[in-house]
Amino acid sequence: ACGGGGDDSGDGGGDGLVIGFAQVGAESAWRTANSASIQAAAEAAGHELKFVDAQQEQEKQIAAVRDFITQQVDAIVLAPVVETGWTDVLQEAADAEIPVILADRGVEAADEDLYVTRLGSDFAEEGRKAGAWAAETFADDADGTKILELQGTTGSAPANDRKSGFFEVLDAEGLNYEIVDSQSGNFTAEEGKAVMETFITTHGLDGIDLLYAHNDEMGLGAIQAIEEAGKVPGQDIQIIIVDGSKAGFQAGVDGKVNYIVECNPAFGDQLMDVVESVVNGDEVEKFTPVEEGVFDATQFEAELPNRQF
Ligand code: GYE
Repeated sequence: ACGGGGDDSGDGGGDGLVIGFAQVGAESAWRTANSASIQAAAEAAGHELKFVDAQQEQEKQIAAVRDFITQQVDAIVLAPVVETGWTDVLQEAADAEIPVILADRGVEAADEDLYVTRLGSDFAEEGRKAGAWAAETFADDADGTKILELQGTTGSAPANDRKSGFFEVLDAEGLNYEIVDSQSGNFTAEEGKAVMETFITTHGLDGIDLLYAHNDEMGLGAIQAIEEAGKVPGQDIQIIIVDGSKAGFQAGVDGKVNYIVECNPAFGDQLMDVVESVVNGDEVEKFTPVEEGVFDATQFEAELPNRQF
């Protein structure tokens, strides 16, 4: 990448990079915290961050990446809203010799040569953690565990992998279960609530054992729908959420959520290190996972004050 950017930044500093960042949107507390972490880290490192909020629309992200190419930024950070459909624009970045670093979400395997590295969560592992708790909790449920699932954005890496990881473990553990319904709530509270209302209208809640929500917001929206239907979330139906925001933990403390799989958005500093390494031409791993834990009802209260988002 010899002819790349940086050569016109001879105005003093020298190290300050120009980084284009095509963020997914602002759909969740997780996302807001992630944007804040990356913006703060860029500033602290002395880099200029061109930030685009794509409002969960792939076309807006593609347009943003093309813009970054035109502007000849030093590096492009992309948090791809969905996994497919990136080949052309990633090829354009490669042709322009601008490295692309994926933050948070991944793209389909076929495009793996078209980005340098991904820093983010192991979503399948998150799903497996949720599945391990469900398999253990419902191991003695003789008549079969009836499950509702609120999936994240259709076609997104976390929705695909949180689903596959979860059911992989239920199958491996031999749990007798039934997926009563599974729909996307697009990672938002509003859509999570609306889909849960539809689930309740269609299936009722009697006999439903578990709701698996792919993020906090959808789980919190569903809790409202469950309460409006006169049922007790956390008791009449057990609930697993993923992320672990303050609001999610508060719902846990209130007894409305039974299990929380953590997803950590605060990787801004780590991301800046990766971007700098890539621009320097250093070897980097193809994937760097962010460290995350799990929490059950015995831990919610003690953990709540530690939550950062
Ligand atoms: O779990 C969800 C957000 O991609 C890991 O996106 C991220 C997910 C996160 O909308 O809250």
